[in-house]
Amino acid sequence: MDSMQHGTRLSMHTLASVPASVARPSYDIEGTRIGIVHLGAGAFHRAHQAVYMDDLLAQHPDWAICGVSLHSRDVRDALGPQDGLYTLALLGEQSRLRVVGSIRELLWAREESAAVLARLAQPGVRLVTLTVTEKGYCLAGDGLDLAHPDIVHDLAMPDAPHSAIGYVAAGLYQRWRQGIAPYTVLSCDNLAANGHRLRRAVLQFAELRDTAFAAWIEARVAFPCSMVDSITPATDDALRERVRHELGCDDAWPIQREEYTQWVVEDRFCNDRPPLEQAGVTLSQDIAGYDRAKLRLLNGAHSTLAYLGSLMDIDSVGDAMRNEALSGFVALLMRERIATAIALPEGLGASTYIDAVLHRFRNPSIRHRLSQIAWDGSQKLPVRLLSTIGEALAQGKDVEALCLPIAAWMHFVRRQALRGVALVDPMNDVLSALGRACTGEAAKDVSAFLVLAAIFAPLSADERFVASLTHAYASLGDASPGQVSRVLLAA
Ligand code: CS2
Repeated sequence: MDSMQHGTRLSMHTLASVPASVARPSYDIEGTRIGIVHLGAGAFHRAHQAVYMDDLLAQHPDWAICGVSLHSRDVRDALGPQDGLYTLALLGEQSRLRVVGSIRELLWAREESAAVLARLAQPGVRLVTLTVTEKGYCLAGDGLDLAHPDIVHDLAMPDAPHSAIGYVAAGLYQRWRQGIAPYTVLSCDNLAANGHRLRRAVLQFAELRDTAFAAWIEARVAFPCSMVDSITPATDDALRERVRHELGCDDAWPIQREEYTQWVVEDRFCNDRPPLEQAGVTLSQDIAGYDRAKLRLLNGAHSTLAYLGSLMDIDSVGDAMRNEALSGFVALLMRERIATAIALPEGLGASTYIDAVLHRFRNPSIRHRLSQIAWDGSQKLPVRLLSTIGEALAQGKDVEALCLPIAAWMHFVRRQALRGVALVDPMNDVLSALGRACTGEAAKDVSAFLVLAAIFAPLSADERFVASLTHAYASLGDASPGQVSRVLLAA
């Protein structure tokens, strides 16, 4: 630690001086070759897929990653001068640091579009992975949102795309024209049936370009589904400080995650694949059950904590779990309302799974802010909670408790609008306007939200749903912490 001066950056030059207490790649980093292009090289990717690949590169050096950022230059600018190296803090009983070396190239698509397209055309690239968040897929209903500005742009200029769909298609197009085998396209986002949805979107896009190209994709390209899981709180100053102290040099963008990690991948690749099972990935023929359990139970509970907890002025998941009214409610919701409404995979015991998730939420080494989870509610709620409500309704079950987090989101939207705080949400404009127009009168406010078909169709036509949601919204009253707490205790 003393051998390096403050202000020195982590890089290939300084790696050897990092103290032995910090784990680092055991392989010859510069001897690796890029086999994966990853779209969306943010914190989650760097905490998850890139770490699995880091574990494989010693034995399989041709699966290094080219990390592409579609919108922001920040990752490239932070990690470029560090030769792609960065530090991961694994947060558990004995938190430890690890330097990851699997991202060998960083590109910012807006400025380096040609380089991204050149990578996508290389035969050595056999896999394209994505973490672009729910909104990055530009979906509307079951298919592609053809009115989305990025899609409109990409259809007009397919060789200089903006969207993830545009890049996946542009890369495949080059390979089709040049007779190069296609790559597998693997979605790693929290979307149900993510591979199927991505496939449909890419096919729709391709058909508008050239039907023969679309037919080739249909016949040759694999879009496996995958389920990813690891809690990844945003980087904060405490982490930067800790890393500087333990490494003895600066890392412009270290990241952190819980120790626990899971990746279940549908075993359907069209052009070779990394031996993921050697890194602890579960390869399965059908991942739908895992997918459902994770999105509905873990992510559904997360969003519940985020909106109810924000109304109660609670800051983090850990704090929320220490609040008896809220943690009691979320446990009840998971056990008695979600797990009972959805089909879980064989062999996955609901109560063991729920206990494990609640235990992870209580991890004292993690400060996972509710404000981070509250982002993009318009994209997350349909996948995480509204789908469960739909299934519960079809089974004739009571959905009052399941409607409470949805009503809390509406109150949250209203509160932020009244405070003049913009939402981090692609639908911010329409939601903020709605929030400002709310009067507090439940029937009126709720029906104004229900007009948003992208979020609420087809549920908005169900009378039981509308009645339960209106009742839940009314019960939250002025949405003050005290009132929310009373409602939760009574639920
Ligand atoms: C969280 C997820 O921010 C959120 O919406 O619910 O990022 C969650 O932490 C991960 O999906 C856990 O695997």
